[in-house]
Amino acid sequence: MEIDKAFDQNVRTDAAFTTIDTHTGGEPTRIIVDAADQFTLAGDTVRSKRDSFAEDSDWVRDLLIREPRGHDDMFGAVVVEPEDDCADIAAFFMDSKGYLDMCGHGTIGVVSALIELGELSSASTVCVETPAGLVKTHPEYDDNGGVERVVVQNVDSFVYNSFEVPVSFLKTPLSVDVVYAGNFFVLVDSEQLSRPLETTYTDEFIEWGLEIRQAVNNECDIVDPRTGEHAAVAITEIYEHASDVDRSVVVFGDGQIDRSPCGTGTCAKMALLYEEGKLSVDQAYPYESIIGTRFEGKIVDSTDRNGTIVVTPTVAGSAYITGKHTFIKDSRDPLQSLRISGTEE
Ligand code: PYC
Repeated sequence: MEIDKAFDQNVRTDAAFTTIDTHTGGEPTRIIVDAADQFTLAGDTVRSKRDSFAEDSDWVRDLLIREPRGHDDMFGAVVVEPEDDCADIAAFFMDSKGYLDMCGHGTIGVVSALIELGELSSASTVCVETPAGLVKTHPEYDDNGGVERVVVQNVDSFVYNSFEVPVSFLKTPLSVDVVYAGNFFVLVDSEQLSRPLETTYTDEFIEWGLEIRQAVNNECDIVDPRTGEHAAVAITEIYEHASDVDRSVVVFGDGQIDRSPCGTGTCAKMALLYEEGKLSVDQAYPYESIIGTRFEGKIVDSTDRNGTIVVTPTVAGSAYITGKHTFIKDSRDPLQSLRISGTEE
């Protein structure tokens, strides 16, 4: 096409990245699909490759996630060659602030997009190596072979700690639960905040969510019981119980809100409910986002590991491709990436 030729001949391109963009329950995932050609990532796990990318190529995250190419609530995934023999693909995840170890909506987006593009065969199981560990997914297909839904079996999840933390916007300390579900979450019952989970209050939820995350990280030195390594809460999940379907608003990154019910957040919520005796193994758990989109969760197994109740959660949702992009960097452009809202910590 003439425009492609003119673009290739005339547009100054100091770097170029191909992405496939998807949304899962309204939450975007910008998937870098040509990472293998673009980056030399050191390490023999996707976790170390992610760390190598963060060390040497973090400007790419800024370029693709932030304005003017992205926006304050953009989310990204980078597909790389797997190192784990059991994995079909490997992916790591990035947001406006940095990197998450695991992402449910992003995994659903990556698996759906790669199958629809023929980059992965239409199998009944696709194993994804993530920085949090190996995640088994089960794509479900429609009559035309398109991906209708993906069930993600997340890494084992558990309640880490429950305590009270003072926050500036309440007279009394806030009761919180710290839960691991591929990322460390702080879970908060919205009853304490006297706000319904509606988009009208988004700005308050962002402000409070970031403050709660900071307060919990100041208060609680998380030592991951599986690795002995220090960790930090990455995501605040404020939830609301309802007689028909529970809802949540999830705040993460540099103050972004998940439009989806958050895949790992759904797993964190189920781990908490299981510990509280409010959810059983194999019981369906629908969960709704602040914009009303739904995932379907389930705990498929549970075990007691040295006194900690550990559950194996699944979460299912649908993703759709929204576009294919070639993003370029022109070094003469003084505005490579910017952010005008949010709270940098
Ligand atoms: O779906 O797990 C998820 C997720 C994490 C952050 C945004 N979405």
